[in-house]
Amino acid sequence: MWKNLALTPLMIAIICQGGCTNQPTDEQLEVWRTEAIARNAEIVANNTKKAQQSQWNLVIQGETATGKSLNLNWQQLQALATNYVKTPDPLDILHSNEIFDFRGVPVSVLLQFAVANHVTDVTFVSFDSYYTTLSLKDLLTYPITLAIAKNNQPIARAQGGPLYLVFPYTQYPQLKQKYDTTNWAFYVSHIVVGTEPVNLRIGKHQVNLATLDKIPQITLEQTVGYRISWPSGKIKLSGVRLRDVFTTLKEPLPQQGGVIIRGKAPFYDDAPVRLTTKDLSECDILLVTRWGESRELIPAKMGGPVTLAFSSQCPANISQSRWVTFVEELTTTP
Ligand SMILES: Nc1nc2c(c(=O)[nH]1)N[C@H]1C(S)=C(S)[C@@H](COP(=O)(O)O)O[C@H]1N2
Ligand SMILES: [Mo]
Repeated sequence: MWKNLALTPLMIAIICQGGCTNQPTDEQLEVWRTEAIARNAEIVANNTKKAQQSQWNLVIQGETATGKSLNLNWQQLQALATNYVKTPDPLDILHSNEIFDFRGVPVSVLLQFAVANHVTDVTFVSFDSYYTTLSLKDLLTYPITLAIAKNNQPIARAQGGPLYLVFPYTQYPQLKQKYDTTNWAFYVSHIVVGTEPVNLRIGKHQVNLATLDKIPQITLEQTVGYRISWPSGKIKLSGVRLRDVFTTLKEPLPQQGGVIIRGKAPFYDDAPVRLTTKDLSECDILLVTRWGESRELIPAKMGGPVTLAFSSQCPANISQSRWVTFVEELTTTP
């Protein structure tokens, strides 16, 4: 298909962790690993400003073939970043006529062995909680790439780095019709294959969909405004009240304090959403798991399986808060 990409043993080794049959021996892995790292040492040596990059991880999770997630560190990403993509950078508005040479990891390489059968789409989640969804078929057909270098330089944070989802527009102009600038995701931190099962950490509990379904279901009907890939107009959102969740789990809500909510995006580690116990008692703040007339589960392309939503009846300071997408963790705070 594309000539400039060879599947190196290291790629297979990384991709197959726990997934593929015919596992290579540890010695083989070590040899391949050393070789691949040596091949990339030269490129790596040129990357001077690596301080931030070297901490970056990429997590691949969701409906993988094994159901397990895979965490690639920066060194592994470097070793996999052997694909070159020539394309304009539609987000580099000061150089809109220039064609850049990106180097990175083709997403197909990460997905080749890692996807459950029925999966049709793949969602990229970024540090800032932005997300964008592509069809699996396109990802396997075209060398759509997570770039780590642009014209041989590490990609600065302000330019979308360290990991920037780029599309080979020059070689495959048809991609431009399907994927526009909104699909060029900056600072990608997670790849979600299909949609993850519900799995929330709430205090000491792990909470799944069956547990949430035992809690009284509340439905809101409201416009959700601009939310990535949600239809416009009034939409039914069903789920459970946050305060009911804590009551059911027998986790007391602190009278003076409240709850901290984190989504998947690393941004929430620094800036989780904080709601007071008073906020939770005053209006409907829901963990939403279903939407629409037929109460469909929320797919990853809409920030699911669980998103935090605020009733439009909530006071303005709350109802205008950002929804938390890909909700993962709730903790009480005094
Ligand atoms: N991580 C991340 N990537 C992103 C976005 C974003 O907010 N965060 N915005 C998208 C959209 S909607 C557009 S139009 C382009 C350009 O965004 P900018 O105008 O904020 O540079 O980046 C896309 N990629
Ligand atoms: Mo945009």
